[in-house]
Amino acid sequence: MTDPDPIVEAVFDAVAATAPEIRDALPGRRVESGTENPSGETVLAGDMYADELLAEALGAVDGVGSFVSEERPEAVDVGGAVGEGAYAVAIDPLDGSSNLRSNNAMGTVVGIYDAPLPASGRTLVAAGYVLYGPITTMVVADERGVREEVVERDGDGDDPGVTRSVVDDDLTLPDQPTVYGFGGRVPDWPDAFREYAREIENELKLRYGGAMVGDVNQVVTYGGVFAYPALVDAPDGKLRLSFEANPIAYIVESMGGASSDGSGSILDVEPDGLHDRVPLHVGNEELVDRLESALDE
Ligand code: AHM
Ligand code: MG
Repeated sequence: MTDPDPIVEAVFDAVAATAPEIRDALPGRRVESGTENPSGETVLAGDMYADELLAEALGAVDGVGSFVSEERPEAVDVGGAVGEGAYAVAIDPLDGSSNLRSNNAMGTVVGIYDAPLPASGRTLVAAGYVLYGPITTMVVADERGVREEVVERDGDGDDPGVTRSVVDDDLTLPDQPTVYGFGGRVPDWPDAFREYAREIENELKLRYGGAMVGDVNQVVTYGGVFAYPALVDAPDGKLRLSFEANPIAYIVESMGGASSDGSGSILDVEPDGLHDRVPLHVGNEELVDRLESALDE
C-alpha cells in the first residue's frame, strides 16, 4: 500500500481533533447568529463556532496553504503556496445545521485540493466527512482507498486527546442497493427527475434526514442513490460544488460508485466561483447511469 500523504493525514488528525469539541458545543448553539453566509443562508451560532474551530486547527497544519469555508466569502491564506507543495482545504463546517433545532444528524465535510480554489474536483487529493450521529464517525478517502473510523475522546482535562479507530479499512458500495434520498420539494423537481424518482421509489426504500452527510452515509452503508437535483427555479440545485459536491463525489467514486451533475461526473465540472452550486447525484453506478439517461430524454 502507498505511504499516506503526511499533509493529508495531518488534516484528518486536525478535523478529528476538533470533532468532539464541535459536538460538545452544539447544545448551546441552536440559535441564529444574526448573519448570512455567502450563499445567502441564515447562519446558526453552531455554524460559526465550527467554522472558527476548524479555521484555527487547519490553519496550524504545516502544508495547508489556504483555508476555504462555506461560511466565508474568500479563501484565507494560512501558509505556503497552494499547488507548489501546499494544499487548499475546503470545509463545510456544519453540514445540515438546520437539523440542530430538531436534533437530527449533521456533519462536517472536508476536501483537500492541490490547486487554488475554485478548481475542478480532479485536483482533489483526498476528501472526507465527519458524521455527528449517535456515534461520531469519520469517512476518509485518499489515494489508498476509503476507510471508516470512529472518533472518540481518550482523556479528560484541558487538552484531552482524540483516538481515530478504523472500523472498516476498505469501504466499497454494496452491490445490491437498498436506499434512496432526494432533496427539494417534489413539485419543484423537473419532470424528468420526477419520473426517475417514481421508478426508484418502486425499487428502493426512502431514507431522508435533511443533512447531506447523514443521507449520503445511508447510501455508503446500504447502497443506493442520494440526490439534491436541479430544481425548476434553481437549475443549479442547492449544494455547493467546492464544499459539498466535489468531496462527496470523490468519496463515492473512490468506493466504486458514480457521481453526476446530470450529464457527467461532478469531478469534471469546471467552477466559475468559490460558492457555485451544482445538482448532485451520487450512488451505485447503475442508478446514476439511469438518472443520466432519464435527464437526457
Ligand atoms: P447546509 O450546509 O447549509 O446545512 O445546507 C446543505 C443541506 C444539506 O445537508 C442537505 O442535503 C440540504 O441542505 C437539505 O436542504 P433542504 O432543507 O432544502 O431539503
Ligand atoms: Mg452543507
